[in-house]
Amino acid sequence: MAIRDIMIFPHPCLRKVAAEVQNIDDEIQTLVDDMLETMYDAEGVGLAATQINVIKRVVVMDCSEAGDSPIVAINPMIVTASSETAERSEGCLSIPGVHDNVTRPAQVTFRALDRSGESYEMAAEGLLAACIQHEIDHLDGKLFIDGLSSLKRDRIRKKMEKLKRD
Ligand code: GNR
Ligand code: NI
Repeated sequence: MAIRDIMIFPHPCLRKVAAEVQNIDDEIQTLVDDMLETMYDAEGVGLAATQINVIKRVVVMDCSEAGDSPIVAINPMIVTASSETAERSEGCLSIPGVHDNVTRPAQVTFRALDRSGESYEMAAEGLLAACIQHEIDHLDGKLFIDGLSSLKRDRIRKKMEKLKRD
């Protein structure tokens, strides 16, 4: 297993639309293992392969208190989303130090393949619901700051460029 480098906004890889995984082979298994190690090391609750510059539809998450409940979601898709919404403060490992409120459907169900290629469906609410939506957005080249005002986004871009210089 290996910790991979997380790409920081505005790295162009973060805007790519990721390709569906066709076979769950050794390469994908290694990718999943590395993503879990990278996510836990960075103390995130989720990570999309896009963030480590692998443009494939692979997501890992762990929204448990203890951090002992990894979820692997390959080719994830939202099946149902509630009309009820919830607002919460989100952050992103690709935009370090930035947090802002994002409104999303409060409850979703999603379908995905697990690490052995089995299809499953899961109901999510709370942090996990926000997280799977945040991760699928990554796979589609979207970031949580896209909904903020252009003034805020500009400030964030400057902050990230300064981070890179220091
Ligand atoms: O660590 C993370 N926290 C978080 C908080 C609220 C909603 C989504 C997230 S995901 C984020 C890790 C990350 O950047 N995943 O792409
Ligand atoms: Ni993120």
